[in-house]
Amino acid sequence: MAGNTPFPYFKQSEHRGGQQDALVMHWPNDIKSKGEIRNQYHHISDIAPTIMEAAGIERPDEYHGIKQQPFTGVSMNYSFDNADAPNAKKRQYYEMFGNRAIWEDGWKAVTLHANRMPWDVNIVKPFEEDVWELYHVAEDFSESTDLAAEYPEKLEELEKIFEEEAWANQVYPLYDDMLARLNAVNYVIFGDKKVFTYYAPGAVRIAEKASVPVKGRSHTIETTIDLKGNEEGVIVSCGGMTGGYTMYIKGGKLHFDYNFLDGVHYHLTSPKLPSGSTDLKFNFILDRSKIDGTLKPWSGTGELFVNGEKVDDDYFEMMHISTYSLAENFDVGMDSGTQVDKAYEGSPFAFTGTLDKVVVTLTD
Ligand SMILES: [Ca+2]
Repeated sequence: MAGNTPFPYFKQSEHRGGQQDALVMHWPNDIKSKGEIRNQYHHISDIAPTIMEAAGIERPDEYHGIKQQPFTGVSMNYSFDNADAPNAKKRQYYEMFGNRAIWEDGWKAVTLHANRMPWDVNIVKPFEEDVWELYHVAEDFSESTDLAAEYPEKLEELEKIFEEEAWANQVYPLYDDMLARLNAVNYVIFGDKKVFTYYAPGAVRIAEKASVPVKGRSHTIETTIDLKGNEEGVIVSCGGMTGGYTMYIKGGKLHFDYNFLDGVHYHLTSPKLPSGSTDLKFNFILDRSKIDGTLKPWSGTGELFVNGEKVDDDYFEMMHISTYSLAENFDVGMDSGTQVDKAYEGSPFAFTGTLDKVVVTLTD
């Protein structure tokens, strides 16, 4: 993979392609050096100790009666005006999704768990089968030459150090089921809560992760609107151009659009809506096994109802597992940020009629 050349691999990996970042230090009143480069080995955990030392603040052991965790990093201030200062950091462990590494004193042992590529989200394999590599990064900055076969004792020593650091820093137990892990995050906030009522105006710009967790769940989205006949706009939406759902009125019809990675859209449309008090509902029925017997973990049937009568349905085969977007929101009465459905002209496509509330119910 050439993405992080000259370093191997990618984000998530603990090879240098997943770790290396540039850091600019700017403190003109105190750092005398200008435009210089430092090569001491440091880690993001070293930033807080650096700022604390720069500010002349000692980390309290206790704050408002609560015992504080110790810093795991060391400050970088010693290097500000001494390019050749010996490295103050002695060792650093790494772990992400089962990928592991340990750096100590210019040497690094690293393993890519199950030789898994970042798009392989459903591979679960024993950690004991992982193969560790060894690099002398003080001389081989791009991890080009694996020395594991040449220095087996060094590799063994580093693996032992990884064990020490891993136990000391709550790495264990290792857990590589990414699907389960990503999905579990959706339910952490709300526990067994089933009914979510959002009132308008006001329920806007609610972070996706803090909104009703509908992914992989049967659910309904309901509202009752006193229709005058000329309303349009978004009733409720979550996500944006990279994925999400939106329920809206346009051209006198009710629409529901589910956007999967902007590559697939499932779209439900009602006939011309009546006027007066009208019940509008989207119903999603999770069905994990519909396509050719192949497990589709989050797929199911979407149905659209007007005044209790089903007006459209479709099978939503491709659906998001954990996240529609990194930056979008859940909104009632608009679609803030980017739009879920390009069928309306731009965002927020705010609703022009009167909305009272939208009720989302988890029905599984
Ligand atoms: Ca949006």
